[in-house]
Amino acid sequence: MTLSAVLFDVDGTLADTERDGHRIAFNQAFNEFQLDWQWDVDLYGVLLKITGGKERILFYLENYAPSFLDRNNLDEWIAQIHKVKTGYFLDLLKKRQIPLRPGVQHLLNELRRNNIKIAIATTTTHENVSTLLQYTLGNDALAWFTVIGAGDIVPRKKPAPDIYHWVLNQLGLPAEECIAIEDSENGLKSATAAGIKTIITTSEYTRQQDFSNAILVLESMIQTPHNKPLDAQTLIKLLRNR
Ligand code: XBP
Ligand code: MG
Repeated sequence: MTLSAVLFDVDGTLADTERDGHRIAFNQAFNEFQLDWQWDVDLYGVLLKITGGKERILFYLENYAPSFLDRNNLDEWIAQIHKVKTGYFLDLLKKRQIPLRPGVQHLLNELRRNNIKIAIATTTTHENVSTLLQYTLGNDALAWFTVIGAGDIVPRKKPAPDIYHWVLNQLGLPAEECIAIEDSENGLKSATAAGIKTIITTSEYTRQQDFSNAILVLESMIQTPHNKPLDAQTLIKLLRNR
């Protein structure tokens, strides 16, 4: 099968955004709302099983602070907190405190050179994606991506396959001609349920998860033992041999 497009997850895959990015921004937002909630590194690892920031806050309330569930307009209040959180996260990106993971830029350039389309399939907010790309790869980078599927554009977030279905539909490509790159079990489930073969580059929070359905599992896009960055030919061969 020919490789027509590679679909990238964002958080944990393009960049290590969670521990020192989203987590910090959530805590800053809680502080601004005068809430004494503190998401430490370990707790955040537990909360990460729920994708989507608003969904994650609701899960936290249900399990750790249930008295808040009685609030009027709960969803609206969560959305307000989340909006403030996004603002803090964008500040971190604009200060360039969150770099791309090693090998990401190399692979993106390789795929473009080989006329393989690149796309995004993420649960995070669209503005977070565009700002990350702009501040790490430059102002033109957004246009490199044929499709960006992000956040609330679909009703069900990963591990549901909806975002991958949406991106495939926008690309006008069958799943068989695509590869997804993810860092988490939720992401792998989502892409696999949409019929897309998936490469995993593990991240700090996901290293112990079950990746038995992946076609390749790496610690990063820089492959050991020869420090060879993941390239277009490797992906083309992987799809051909499956
Ligand atoms: C990422 C997420 C996101 C981020 C926070 O999962 O679950 O919710 O943690 O971003 P994936 P928002 O990498 O599987 O897409 O607060 O903007 O949702
Ligand atoms: Mg991810």
